[in-house]
Amino acid sequence: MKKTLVLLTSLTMAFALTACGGGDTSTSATSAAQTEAVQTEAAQTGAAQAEGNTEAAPKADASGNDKLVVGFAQIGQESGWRDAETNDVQWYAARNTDTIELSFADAQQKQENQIKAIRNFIEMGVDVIVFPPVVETGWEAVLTECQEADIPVILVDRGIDPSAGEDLYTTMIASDHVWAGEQAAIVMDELLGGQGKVVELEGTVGASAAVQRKKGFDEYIAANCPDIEILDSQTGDFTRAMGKEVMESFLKTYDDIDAVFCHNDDMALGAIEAIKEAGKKPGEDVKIIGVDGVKGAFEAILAGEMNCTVECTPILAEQIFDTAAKLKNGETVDKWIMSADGVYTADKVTQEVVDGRQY
Ligand code: GZL
Repeated sequence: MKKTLVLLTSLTMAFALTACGGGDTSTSATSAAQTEAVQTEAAQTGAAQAEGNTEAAPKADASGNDKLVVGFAQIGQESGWRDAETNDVQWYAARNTDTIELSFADAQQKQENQIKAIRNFIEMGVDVIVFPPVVETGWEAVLTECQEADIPVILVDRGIDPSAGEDLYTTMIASDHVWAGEQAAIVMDELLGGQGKVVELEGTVGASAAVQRKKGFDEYIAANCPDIEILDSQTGDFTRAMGKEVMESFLKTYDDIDAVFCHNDDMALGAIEAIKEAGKKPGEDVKIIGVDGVKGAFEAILAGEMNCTVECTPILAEQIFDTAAKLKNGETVDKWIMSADGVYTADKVTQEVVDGRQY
């Protein structure tokens, strides 16, 4: 289908649009200046959108509008990492309103809301659709609709089930989550001197980041660490609150936990709270490894309450918009644009490193 119109979209940095219509709205943390810029932009391109409802957004003749129009269907606000990705995307768009128009939807961690947002973006006739699939499965129908609408799709930070077919999306910009799990296992082996009992706090059930981090960690331990036992593994849904809750239950069930591997730093920070409340010393009595590289984890490592974080950068906006511009211009890009990430153990974390972190 030839796209004949592009909806005038406003940068919605001060408002996270709910593409599901009538759903909760949420605002992302932005500065007053940023909000002012956004509100000006919103006023110029359609007050209806500034109300936070893409379905009411006015459609306009796109003739002469050569801006890059991107629809971003964000998962939600489940972790500090997610907020950092959202802020990076919105701030980048706010600095480039002369060439970029961003329509942003917050799906409140519900797949059906992401699908509704993507369908809205198709209806709006955006140039490129960008989204992190909250889970790996259930995308075939809506991604086929994107193909039929001739709208390229960029997956960010998470992927879809490979058996669904890689042709369903154009490219993925993401870290290697299997590698992250393997790195966590290597550090765990070193921290425990090759022996001990470990529990695992998993991310969102069915999310590629959780599935792959678990695969990397568990398979490395099984193949290389005969004296390290994984006592239990349960989901904490990538949130601090659930991470604390599940760690509390682990501590009540097992009295010999030597370490915990957390699929993200927010759950690690929740686990630290639970370990302290159980009268134990996090980072000493119970070793703690997380993934993401958020500032809170670096501060915990500096304080001796956490032992390692494996970075997974959320600072992807420049790559996202550069790649989207290439796709709009008909260029081809790699199927997987992989982020470069680091492994931060206590010996690498100084106050200067903490102060220099971008997120
Ligand atoms: C990783 C991303 C994960 C983070 C979590 O790419 O999908 O989702 O590790 C976030 O903090 O919730």
